[in-house]
Amino acid sequence: MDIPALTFNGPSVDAVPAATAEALHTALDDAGCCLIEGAAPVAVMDAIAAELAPFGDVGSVGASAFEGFATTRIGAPLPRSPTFQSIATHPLVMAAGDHVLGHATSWRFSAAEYIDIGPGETPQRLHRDQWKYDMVDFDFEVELNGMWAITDFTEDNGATRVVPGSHRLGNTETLHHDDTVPAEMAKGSLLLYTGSLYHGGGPNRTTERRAGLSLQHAVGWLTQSTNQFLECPPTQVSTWPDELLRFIGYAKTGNGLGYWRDSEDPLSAVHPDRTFDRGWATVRSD
Ligand SMILES: O=C(O)CCC(=O)C(=O)O
Ligand SMILES: [Fe+2]
Repeated sequence: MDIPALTFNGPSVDAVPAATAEALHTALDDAGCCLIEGAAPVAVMDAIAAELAPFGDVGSVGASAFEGFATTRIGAPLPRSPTFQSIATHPLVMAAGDHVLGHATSWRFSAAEYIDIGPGETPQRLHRDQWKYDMVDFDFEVELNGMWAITDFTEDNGATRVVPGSHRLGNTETLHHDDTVPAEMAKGSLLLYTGSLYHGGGPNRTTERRAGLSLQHAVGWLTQSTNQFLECPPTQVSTWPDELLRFIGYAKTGNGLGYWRDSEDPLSAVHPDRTFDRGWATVRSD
């Protein structure tokens, strides 16, 4: 199997130049993953880490072998970290999602989790993130996921292991650690991969911790991994931009999904003083 190049330089501006978008799309098509160096400033990563640090005590530690006995996971980073809110709709994420999931009427944020792999952690079992959907072996992409490098990711400290090209394999493939490569990247880089890509957290053989902010997005007709309306309830998000609220699920989707009560737009629950169009059969007519 030819392994396409994983790494190219990402933009530091707000828009994705056409050449970069093309390279991103090619990498996602050919490898099922791509790694963008310097997608966000180091200071942004540090700010997210600082904003989430107070939740370290409530995060789950060693909840299962799959989640990692030496790994701390902090959920709900969106409401807990204003800095993460500012990059949740990063242009590279949007460009990748539009490309991978653009076949659906809409796609949206599904969950994010701060994953802090501690010294001594063992390799996570290789998996496809889309297995959460009852192991259905979709023949099209349903998820676009990712990982922000909050710290440097090295082979030794637990960089995510990926199997480039494995998005084309089926559910029955047996892959081993030897088939993987480490997504080594500097703080501020972004790894993007499809939900069909085999990957897993790496072993940490150092005395330092490896922190990443994992991202999940899915087509709008699938259940989100975490319940956004409990994590981001209407009364607590009234100052958030519409774009972000639509992205996390305050939007109609598919052919008649996501409305509430009397054919109402879910954003009206956040902004009862504003007027929104009614109707649920309005998203796609073809
Ligand atoms: O922490 C990592 O590098 C990957 C974690 C992961 O793939 C998962 O928990 O689904
Ligand atoms: Fe995963």
